[in-house]
Amino acid sequence: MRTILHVDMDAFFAAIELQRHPELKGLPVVVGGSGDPMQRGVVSTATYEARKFGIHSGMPLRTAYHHCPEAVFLPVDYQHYAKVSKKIKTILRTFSTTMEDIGLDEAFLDVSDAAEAPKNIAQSIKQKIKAATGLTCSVGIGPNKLLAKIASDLEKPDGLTQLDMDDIPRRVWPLPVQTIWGIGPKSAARLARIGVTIIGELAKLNRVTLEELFGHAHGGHLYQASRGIDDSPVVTHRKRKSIGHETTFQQDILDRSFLIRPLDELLNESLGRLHQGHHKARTITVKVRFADFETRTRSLTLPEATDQRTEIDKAVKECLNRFKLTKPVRLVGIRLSHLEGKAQP
Ligand code: TTP
Ligand code: MG
Repeated sequence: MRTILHVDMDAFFAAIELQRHPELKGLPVVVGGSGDPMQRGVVSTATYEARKFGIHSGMPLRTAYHHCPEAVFLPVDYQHYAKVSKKIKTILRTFSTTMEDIGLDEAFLDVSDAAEAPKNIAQSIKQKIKAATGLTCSVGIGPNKLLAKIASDLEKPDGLTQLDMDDIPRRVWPLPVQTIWGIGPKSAARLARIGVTIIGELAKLNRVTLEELFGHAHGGHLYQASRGIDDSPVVTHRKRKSIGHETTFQQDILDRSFLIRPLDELLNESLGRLHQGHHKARTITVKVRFADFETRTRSLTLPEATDQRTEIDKAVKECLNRFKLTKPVRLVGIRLSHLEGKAQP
């Protein structure tokens, strides 16, 4: 039997900003883009007070402003959050070397071999993080990653929740199907059409029906997940699959030549990360989103992976030239993939 912990910081970016601006505690605070809700950009996160107004991650800042004009809008300071994140991950690693790092504010820890009770470990994790950073997190304990992650979300903020297999009917089945990994808006809509909106209803479907609806692999995954079964390991070293950056313009761009400079800057950022990780890339992709949100990509795969600016820059220009720019452009992006080199720690 395994014991997995999932640690997830509460309203991470916003909680950090509240430390710098304690006078904003208790107010609806939104962190996103440049911090100006009249400019383009999306909500990175919002305090729980702001979420009461229906504001959530990924929502355009302007929409958030309409939901709650009196909210305080702050810009994203990614570098600062990354520093805080590093501190937290260092603390977590002292509890188990089998740690899977997910994004800035989440991690799984395998504590199956620990002598101490998992609830005590979770308590000490919460205390140590609080002492070092002043921030709260929510910890989920489960027999696998799936249940640990569901558990950490059940009593947010500042939660500590254990889910065992016996708890599934009472605590997991009433949850919406989207709670399960791999059920995005599309799968959820497909399930809703056959009257399935909560995990308990999903668990009533037989495997054959699910495989017919979603294919063998995905259908099988949903069948197991709805029963709380998940054998996926805690992955301590993950190979980075791609490096990408994109930028949304304040004003739409019609002239191709005006896209060159922003793409150049994106290439600099992407190359910085490529070199930092001692990687080489084989595939270069340029993404364009038009003003009407139609999104297109053009890719080029080189015969051999490279980390040379001139080669990658040439590929970017070739991709750009293959676009038919008949409409104004609101966003461009670059992605370097088919990476070769050493695994990311
Ligand atoms: P989450 O853990 O999803 O959110 P959260 O920590 O803000 O809130 P919760 O208490 O519900 O865990 O994401 C962690 C951080 O990642 C979040 O503070 C901001 C950033 N983020 C984005 O920038 N864009 C997004 O769409 C999401 C979901 C998160
Ligand atoms: Mg979080």
